[in-house]
Amino acid sequence: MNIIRIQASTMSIIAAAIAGIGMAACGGGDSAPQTFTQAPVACAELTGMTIPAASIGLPTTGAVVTNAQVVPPSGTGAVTVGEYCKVEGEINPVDQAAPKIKFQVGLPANWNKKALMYGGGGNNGTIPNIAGSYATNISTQPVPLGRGYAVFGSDSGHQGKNDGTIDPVRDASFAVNDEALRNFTGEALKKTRDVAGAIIKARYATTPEKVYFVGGSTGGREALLSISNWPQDFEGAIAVYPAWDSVALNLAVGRLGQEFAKPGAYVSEQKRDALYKAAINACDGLDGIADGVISNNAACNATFDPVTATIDGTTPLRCAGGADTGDNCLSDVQISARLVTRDGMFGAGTMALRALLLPLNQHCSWWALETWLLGILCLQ
Ligand SMILES: [Ca+2]
Repeated sequence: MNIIRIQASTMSIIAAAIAGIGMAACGGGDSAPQTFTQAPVACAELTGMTIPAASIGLPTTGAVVTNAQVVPPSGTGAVTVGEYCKVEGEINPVDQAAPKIKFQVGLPANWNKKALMYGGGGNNGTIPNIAGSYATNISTQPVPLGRGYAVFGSDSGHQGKNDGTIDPVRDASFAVNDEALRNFTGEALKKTRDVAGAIIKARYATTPEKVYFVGGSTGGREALLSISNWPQDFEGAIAVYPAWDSVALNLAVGRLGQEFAKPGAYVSEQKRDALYKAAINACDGLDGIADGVISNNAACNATFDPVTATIDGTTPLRCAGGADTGDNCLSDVQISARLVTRDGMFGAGTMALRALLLPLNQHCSWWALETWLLGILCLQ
């Protein structure tokens, strides 16, 4: 069992390697496929298939395929996907008040005898696009389903609110239910793996030669959880920028929220742009080239002072007298909140957010990074 931890800067190299040599490169290959005497089940006949609780490694009340249908070939180039059987289903909870785990499995007609489980993102709550790319799947490389992998994933055990009030992957209201919380924090991975395995076995009358996991952020954490807790179920995993210490991460974001919620502390888009320009003005050249990218983050963080910084060399970033006097400057309250962003979260040793945002931090200072947190990409 090998774990590949990938940083964004090396991802293209590793992804290219994966594309060239196949995912067997990260696998231990310690499980032989099993072939069964029963005939493969046609796609449509999978509808209504039940998977008993006894076949699932963690407590459930069984699973059912709610729909299975053939999807014709689609796409061109890297997103070309041949004919496949799209399976949708639900894993039923023990606690009837808990939400079901909703999952999908894509079973290609031209199967390569391998399977790939997709992780999710944020607080999950949505099923990954099994016909799409995985985290940092470079755009010129074929998507896994198109390469013949049987691809599957789940919503992690709840459906995020999709009523326009919140991004479904940010909704955490499910966590008041213990079983839903356990599913999100890992149990749904094993349940989904076992149910998908049963469906794959039914469709092809054989088990996969290799099963892998891939995911980024929350999916990266899920990748590590999967191969750590259930190593017999996976030959390998790609864990991309894993949000491993999610408790610390959430505390850090909560701390950020406290600061930005203070009266007058939240800033407009124009103010964010002023901060961005001031950071670029002060730090762009510290890496030796004025190219609109801050690459010497350490020097920037050590020297950039929003109190004395200027937007263009002459116009102060700080509003006159520290009061909020307009959209082209920051008040003392706003500057104070941003100093907490820099010093309070990260200086206090909260490394989770730093790890999660590492791909951005390679191109942004914390100052520009904050503008990303607030909705403006640091690379403009
Ligand atoms: Ca630069």
